[in-house]
Amino acid sequence: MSFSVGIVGLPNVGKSTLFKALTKKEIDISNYPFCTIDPNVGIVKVPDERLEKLAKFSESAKIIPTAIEFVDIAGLVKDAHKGEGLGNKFLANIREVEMIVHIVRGFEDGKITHVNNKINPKDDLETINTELILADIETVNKRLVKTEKEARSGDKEAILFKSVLEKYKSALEDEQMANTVELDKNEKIASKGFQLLTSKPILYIVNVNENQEIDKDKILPEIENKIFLPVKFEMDLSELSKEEALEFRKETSLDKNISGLDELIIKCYDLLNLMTFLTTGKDETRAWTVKKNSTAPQAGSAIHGDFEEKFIKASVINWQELLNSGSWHNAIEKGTLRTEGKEYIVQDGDVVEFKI
Ligand SMILES: Nc1nc2c(ncn2[C@@H]2O[C@H](COP(=O)(O)OP(=O)(O)O)[C@@H](O)[C@H]2O)c(=O)[nH]1
Ligand SMILES: [Mg+2]
Repeated sequence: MSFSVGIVGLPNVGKSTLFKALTKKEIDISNYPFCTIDPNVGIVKVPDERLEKLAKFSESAKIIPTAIEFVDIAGLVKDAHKGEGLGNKFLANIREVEMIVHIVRGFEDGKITHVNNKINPKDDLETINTELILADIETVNKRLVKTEKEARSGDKEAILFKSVLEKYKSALEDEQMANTVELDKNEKIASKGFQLLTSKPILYIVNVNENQEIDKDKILPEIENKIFLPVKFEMDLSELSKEEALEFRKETSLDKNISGLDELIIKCYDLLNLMTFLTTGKDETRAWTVKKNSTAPQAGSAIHGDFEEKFIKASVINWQELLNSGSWHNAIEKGTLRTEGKEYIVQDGDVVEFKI
């Protein structure tokens, strides 16, 4: 399973710098067969400190973290939806990703031009979001023409599609993102195929300088999903060891004790509605990605395509309980290692062994 995050924003806001910082720590992509080899696509491991602890417990020969893809989508500009600045190509790139990381410029630097010649995160954000909304209006209108015809002939599915499209249309024309539209379960399923840009989860990054005085409450207060990240600084730190980087980080005005990049990756993982279960043994300790609320058979399919169909049962224990037990044998004795069936909803941090 592959999950991709597209980095978007105006030119010169720090997209490529962020991309470079994220992809600095090379990972062995042979473990991730879904990967596309493309200079704008980077595979980034999801930080997870449970892996090392479990690997020590199992004396595993190797650790395989789980990963998500980041795509550096070149600068969008005003009127991209009309094809301005290769706009259509970039919009198509955004259509292919599962979520958007939207960078706005919060740093002053006289040497680096801002497209609008002023630092204004709110303006940056609105310029890009307007392009995405306009592109979505076009998509919805095209789709409506076709769907209205089919709905008139009484086609049930078309009638549902039409009502969803109309909901989107009215929100978008009100300058609201498609992801603000409330849909019931059937409508949600129907909406999957529309591929609207603004229906994807969005995380905003305010790119600031590490020593800049910023009033966090005043910058984009209406936006919940945002982080302040000194992108260039993080890129420089990514060359250092964890401990060294922490020392530098402490001296900044941002008072962060975890890597801003790690914070970003974990936040994306969460917004993508993903969670991790683990497998561990002598060969390897490994993290696997599944959608939250996956059943045990669905989770199994992350490991192998036919695990879902052939699923019989699973042995499950929370990773911390396994470590606390000291050994598999003790975990069985204490009853913390359970047998679960088809209906079991896998929890983040479960160590799972599938019986097929
Ligand atoms: N001072 C400062 N410069 C930055 C920061 N982030 C990026 N830059 C610089 O801004 C310029 C444009 O960055 P780049 O990542 O190529 O922007 P993109 O067009 O959005 O991909 C480069 O010279 C970067 O070194 C930052 O946080 N602070
Ligand atoms: Mg760039």
